[in-house]
Amino acid sequence: MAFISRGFHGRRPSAGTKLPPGQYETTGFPVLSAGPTPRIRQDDWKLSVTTEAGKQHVWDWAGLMALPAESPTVDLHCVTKWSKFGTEWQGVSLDVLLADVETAAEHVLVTSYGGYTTNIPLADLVDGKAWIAYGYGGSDLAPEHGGPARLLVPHLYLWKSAKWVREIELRPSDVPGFWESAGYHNYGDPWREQRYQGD
Ligand SMILES: Nc1nc2c(c(=O)[nH]1)N[C@H]1C(S)=C(S)[C@@H](COP(=O)(O)O)O[C@H]1N2
Ligand SMILES: [Mo]
Repeated sequence: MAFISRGFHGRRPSAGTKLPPGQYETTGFPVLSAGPTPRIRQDDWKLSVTTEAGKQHVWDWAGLMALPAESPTVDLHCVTKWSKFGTEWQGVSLDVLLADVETAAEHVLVTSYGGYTTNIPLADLVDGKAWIAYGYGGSDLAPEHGGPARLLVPHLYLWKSAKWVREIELRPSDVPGFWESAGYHNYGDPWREQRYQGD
């Protein structure tokens, strides 16, 4: 249980609780997927960043591995009300991926292998807030949890952390993703309990 006593990390609006409103803590790691788990071999994996000007930046697995890695320890909050504290990941910061990408766009649509989509403001993917995660607890990220690589945006509800990430599209306008089109909140801040449209 060492990872629970590691203490506070990150910023929270109120000191003393790590649990956003309406959430409960779990020590398991539930799997939540809207469809079957796509099996993508590392050799076949590619990640594209496309800009509003139509420029495409592509990384294959070797290209991703060549980028500097980080090991964020973060709390996860799922809109189905479980939170998991102190999860340990390995991955590449979006700041690194986007460093040479020229854009004036403010909106992002993320698309996964398998077709899942989610929309996120670009501001929520930069400044140390998001990663392309390929390791979990020192091992390769399991396919059920999004391996070979997933987006990790822990300050928003976990549906924003697209598993099996394939494309990051920088857009001049916002467009709702899979759950956002189905009535879930467009932004999804767990601390403001933004579960559904209108929250
Ligand atoms: N591609 C894809 N990513 C996804 C999902 C999905 O169905 N497909 N589900 C989302 C939801 S609702 C949650 S809660 C988390 C669950 O991540 P986990 O299965 O690793 O716990 O993945 C998110 N990312
Ligand atoms: Mo979820």
